[in-house]
Amino acid sequence: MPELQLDGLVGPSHNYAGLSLGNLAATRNAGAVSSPRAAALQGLAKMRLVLGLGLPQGLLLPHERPNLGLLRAMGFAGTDAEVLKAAHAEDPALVAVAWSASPMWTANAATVSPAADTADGRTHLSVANLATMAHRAQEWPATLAQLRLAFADRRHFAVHGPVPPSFGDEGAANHLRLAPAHEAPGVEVFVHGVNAGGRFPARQDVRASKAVARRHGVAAALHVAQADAAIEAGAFHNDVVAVANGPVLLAHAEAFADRDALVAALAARVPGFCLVEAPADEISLEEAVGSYVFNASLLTVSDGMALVLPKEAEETPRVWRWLQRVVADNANPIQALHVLDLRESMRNGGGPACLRLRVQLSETALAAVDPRFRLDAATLDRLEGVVARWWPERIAPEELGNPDLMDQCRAARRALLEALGIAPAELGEA
Ligand code: SUG
Repeated sequence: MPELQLDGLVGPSHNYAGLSLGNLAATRNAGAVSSPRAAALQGLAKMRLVLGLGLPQGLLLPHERPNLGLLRAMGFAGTDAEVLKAAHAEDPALVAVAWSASPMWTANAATVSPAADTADGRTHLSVANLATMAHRAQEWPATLAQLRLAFADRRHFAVHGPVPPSFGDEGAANHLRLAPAHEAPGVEVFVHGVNAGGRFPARQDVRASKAVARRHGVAAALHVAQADAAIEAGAFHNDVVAVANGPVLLAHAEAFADRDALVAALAARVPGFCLVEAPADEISLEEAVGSYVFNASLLTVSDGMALVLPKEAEETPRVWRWLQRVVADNANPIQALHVLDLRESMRNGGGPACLRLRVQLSETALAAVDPRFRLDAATLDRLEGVVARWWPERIAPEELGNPDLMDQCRAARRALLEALGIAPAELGEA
């Protein structure tokens, strides 16, 4: 059974505004100059690699930025240029929110429950409300519009709106699925945070997780807490310290509040369960967060499993040594490591796993996905051309008040939609 990878194409407004408290990379790089063109090309190279590994690859689109609707809702009025300038003069931090290219991290777009797990035998997708961070809370309407278009066939798909914003939901980044094979019924592990009194917010509310599991009709759901220490070390989403694929859980030993209970439950319920764990004395939580080794894409390929890793993992000696051992160990199916330069996204705390939403589908359901969201080599070539021609080469923080940059980013997105044959009206845009 194939697993569609829906990567978020990095939008033309990609910048470093340090908007996510608890995301150490993003806050450290606040104010740096970004390279949107290079960022998008790095993302497209990842999509090309995964396509080459034999997986179906697709994309989700960047959203319209800056989000003038947000600035108008905050009381700024006039022409678009006047709104941008006035807002920037008065509240540059708010304007940075409106410019954020954060929809690129599609692991936060939605939670997906494959058909084998759900009561009605359809694939269920719940768009995430991303309520904890202002720049991310504006994402869900445009994400929902895309999901409804891409997964319009109701015989196969049920697309849900967000859970109420009082209960933060960050989508698939806090969701693991373990199953003997993609097509077999699986155990869905919903991971939430607590971290009462900590420095950093827990972004996934247990009630949101339970609501999603309920709405999807998931027969086998486990709800477990992240370790507070992991959140404090910078694991603002659980996918910074754990990833699963098929029966394999690749995780840091200190990722979960009650590691032993989770391992026992999975061993009892998932045939062939295989734990690949990094002990804390071999890789510290800080090294795990710094290298993003667990933010890998763990993929089923023809001869086992492959890990798609960021360069930072290769550059962290203890992490790289551990990975070599994992690949050499025949007790797990991981056979290959693929290393990518994703530095532009990584500097905002987004690694390979953050950049993709996984949708496991039967061949028939895959054929029902709107083909404009699917990629092949020729479409990738075309998109590279669009990015090279239209995406800004660099954005410095002070440029976020500049209406010319707004025009450039809008034109870039229009060129992208045109290249894919998607009309703005299909996404509910004027
Ligand atoms: O929500 N960074 C994102 C990174 C998301 C990573 N996703 C997963 N772990 N699945 C976030 O913290 C930084 C943007 C800025 O600061 O401008 C940001 O939003």
